[in-house]
Amino acid sequence: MKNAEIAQLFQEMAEMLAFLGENPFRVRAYTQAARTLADLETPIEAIAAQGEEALQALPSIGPDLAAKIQEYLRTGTLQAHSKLAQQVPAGVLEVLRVPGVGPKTARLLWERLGVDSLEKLQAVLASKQVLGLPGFGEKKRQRLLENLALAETATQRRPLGAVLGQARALLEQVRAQPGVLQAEICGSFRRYRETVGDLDFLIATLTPAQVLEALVRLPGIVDVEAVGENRATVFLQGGLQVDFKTVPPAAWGSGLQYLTGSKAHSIKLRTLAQKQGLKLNEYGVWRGETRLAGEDEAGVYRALGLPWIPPPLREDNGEIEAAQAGQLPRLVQLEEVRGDLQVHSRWSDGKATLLELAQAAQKLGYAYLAVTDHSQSLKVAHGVPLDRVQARLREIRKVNEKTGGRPYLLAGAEVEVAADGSLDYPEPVLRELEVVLVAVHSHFNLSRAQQTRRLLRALEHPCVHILAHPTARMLGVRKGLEADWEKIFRRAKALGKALEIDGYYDRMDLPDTLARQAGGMGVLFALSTDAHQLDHLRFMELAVGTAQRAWLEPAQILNTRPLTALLDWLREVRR
Ligand code: DGT
Ligand code: CA
Ligand code: CA
Ligand code: ZN
Repeated sequence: MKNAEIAQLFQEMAEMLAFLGENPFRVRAYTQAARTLADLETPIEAIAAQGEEALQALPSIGPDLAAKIQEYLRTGTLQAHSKLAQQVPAGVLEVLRVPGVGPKTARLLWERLGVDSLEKLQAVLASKQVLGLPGFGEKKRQRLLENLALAETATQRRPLGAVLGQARALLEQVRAQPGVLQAEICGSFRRYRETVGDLDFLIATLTPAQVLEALVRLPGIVDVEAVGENRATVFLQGGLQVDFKTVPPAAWGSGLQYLTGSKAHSIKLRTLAQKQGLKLNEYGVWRGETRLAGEDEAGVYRALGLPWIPPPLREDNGEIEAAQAGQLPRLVQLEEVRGDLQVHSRWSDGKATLLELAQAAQKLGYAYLAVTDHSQSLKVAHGVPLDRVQARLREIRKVNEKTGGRPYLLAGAEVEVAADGSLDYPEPVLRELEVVLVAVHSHFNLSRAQQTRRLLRALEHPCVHILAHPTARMLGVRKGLEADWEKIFRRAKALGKALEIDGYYDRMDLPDTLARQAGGMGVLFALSTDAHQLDHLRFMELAVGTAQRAWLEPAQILNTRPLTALLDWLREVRR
């Protein structure tokens, strides 16, 4: 599927247009179209096959962009992109992607200092040459140096949710190849790490040479680095690395165990095997020349005297000890989630109507959905102003009447927390909402003490239920807030309020490690997707993956409860 390829071309066009000083509306049109394509789960080819109208029905795709998509699908190139690329020096796009470098700055850096690569940017920042440029002070220099380091790690590791579609589409192609008996994506992907360095495909086959020859020719693979007898390394459009590894079917389970890792987990398992006079490798569990296990993964763990350990736990963070003691957690599962507790509709910056959201949630089998549009002062996200609050509540009630409350839309809001911890709606408005989330979208750089006070004050407000995306980090863009998390977790527990695990792919917030700490302290969690369009509802999988990495059980998750229990809890918190 060509979604990622076209998304990347549009994104590059937006960046080049911005660099050339073009009309911001044109730039935005390409950015939004890129977003639409990147978020789309259906192959764009399938939509294009239904005709021009189907393409134009996609958010942010008009006649012009629809024609460009058709052009690319037909010819494999995009003329408008090539033309722009002739006007913009190569390497400038990388510079532009450093957070804090806007088009104007990039242009200035290029014209005055010849900056056309990240290396040159690093050099002129380090040598302080930039200080002579208009608008460049020491503070900005420092900030860009920090951001440059962040951007570099971001190009190496990608958010899991950003590669999910591309990875699964490739998996389908791999499984369809003749000679492939089984295939699975292992590594950090299977462990639901928030970012992945590359994708590791395990393939069971009796004919590895032929299968690998065919796999490296699959469409979507743009570069082949190495092909060996039982492994190959390739690169996908956009630069993502994929490792293919083959094993015979008798070693499928041990191959899964090996390639899923983590390395630290596997090393500890091998030591455990040695202590029992056994040997563990990717081909099985062995006593001398005899293979005791290898065909299935549970059998490998069983041969070592252990229950099967779910991949998200495999980080050598105590899971092997817990398994030995028979004390593995009973991890929460995606099917146990009965509703999404943060989604945005057209009443703020979401793309879908309340009714569309309700219908999509019904398809997912949800019993409820908290619609949590932004509050008034978040202007960039079209926060709902006070004079629209009542009209919105009326529409929520109307949709519930129409659907018979299946799923039940909970009237909620994601309310801004000001720098001093005060909230963005007056108390009578908050009282009318059934569920109130509070969240930080500004003043990220307060001191640790101020930030802690701010979050505590927000959490303590009598109308508040859930602290949403608590650290406010954005993967590859912004580190989380500095705060005394232990203190905040303790207060949340004492107040009986919930912390969110926001599964939107560039947030993933709370992060797994903090969530595990909070879970260990008995804090309750709300899982959400922070969806801004229907397609985002699928990110619940990532919220659940993070919850699993945090060792969380269903009873620790608010939205595994049935609707009546949830409503009871929402009222109880306010008593
Ligand atoms: P990533 O790609 O950085 O997000 O993280 P992983 O965990 O996917 O790591 P990767 O791709 O380098 O290797 C995939 C798996 O292969 C890893 O999880 C465990 C296994 N593996 C790699 N190197 C070693 C090693 O030296 N010893 C053992 N036992 N396993 C290894
Ligand atoms: Ca990997
Ligand atoms: Ca790898
Ligand atoms: Zn938010």
